[in-house]
Order: sequence, then structure tokens, then C-alpha cells
Amino acid sequence: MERTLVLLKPGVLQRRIAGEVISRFERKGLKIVAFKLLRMDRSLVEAHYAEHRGRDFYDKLVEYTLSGPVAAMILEGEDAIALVRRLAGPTNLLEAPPGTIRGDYAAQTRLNVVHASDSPASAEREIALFFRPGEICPWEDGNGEWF
Ligand code: FUP
Repeated sequence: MERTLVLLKPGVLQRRIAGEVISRFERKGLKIVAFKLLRMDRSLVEAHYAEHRGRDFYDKLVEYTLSGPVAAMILEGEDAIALVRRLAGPTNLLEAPPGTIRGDYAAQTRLNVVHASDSPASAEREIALFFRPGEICPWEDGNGEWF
């Protein structure tokens, strides 16, 4: 079982499409095991996007990420890291096919709707940036008796 960090970027809340995006993960069977809304501060944004420091898009990326609340969640499931990346679609808008989150909702590469960890090492690092262990709530699938 894997865990991965997903961020719904500020535009998602502004556009009122958080539910639609989260539904795509749930429909593939991924479990939400942690969830919070937050305003990222500059030091968290800089730590999260450290690998991009110095790139031409970096300043605008930071500015956008600071522009409003972000929804952070940990999704759990078999091959969750690769599955979420597939559901999100490629970073580049032109390559993101319809049916992917970015293909369906992103109008600019910089504003590409979601962040998703790209490897087990990134997932571990990013989960620790956003969640303390006590904020993670693992749960088991029941046999349907509660619904
Ligand atoms: P991803 O892992 O798909 O989120 O992509 P990256 O980590 O490469 O990029 C992080 C963010 O930087 C993207 F979500 C959007 C922004 N970006 C650009 O604005 N232009 C680029 O050419 C590449 C990335």
C-alpha cells in the first residue's frame, strides 16, 4: 500500500471544483487518510518547490501557490503514487489528454489544478511537510454494514 500527497491548488477552491477533482480519486478507490485546508506560507512553498528554485517559472509558481487556500490530502491505495499521477495527467497543458484532471480543467500549465507526489521519496518528504503523524487517520474498509 502506498501513500501520496495531493494538493488542490488555490484556483480549485476559487472555481468550486474541489468536489469534482476529489471524486476522481475516490472513484478509483483511493482512500483519503488525511485532509486539511491551509494557507501555505512562503517557507512552506519554498520547501515544497525547492527543486524548481531558479527556474524561469519559479517566482510565478510561488506567487500563485500563495494566492489562496490550498487543500492538502494524503491518498492511500495500491500504487497510489503512479495512479494519482495518471489521473492528474502530464504537467504540460498541451500534453494533458481529456479525461485527466489537468486535461479537463487546466487552462495554463502554471495553474495546473493539482500537485501530486512523483516518487516514494517525494511522497515521504512532502507528506512530512504538510502533516504530523497524529493528523493521519488510517481506516479499514468495512463490509458495508454502516451504509
Ligand atoms: P508536476 O510534478 O507535474 O506538478 O510538475 P513539476 O514539479 O515539474 O512542476 C511544478 C509546477 O511548476 C507545475 F505544477 C506548474 C509549474 N510549471 C510551470 O509553470 N512551467 C513549467 O514549464 C513547468 C512547471
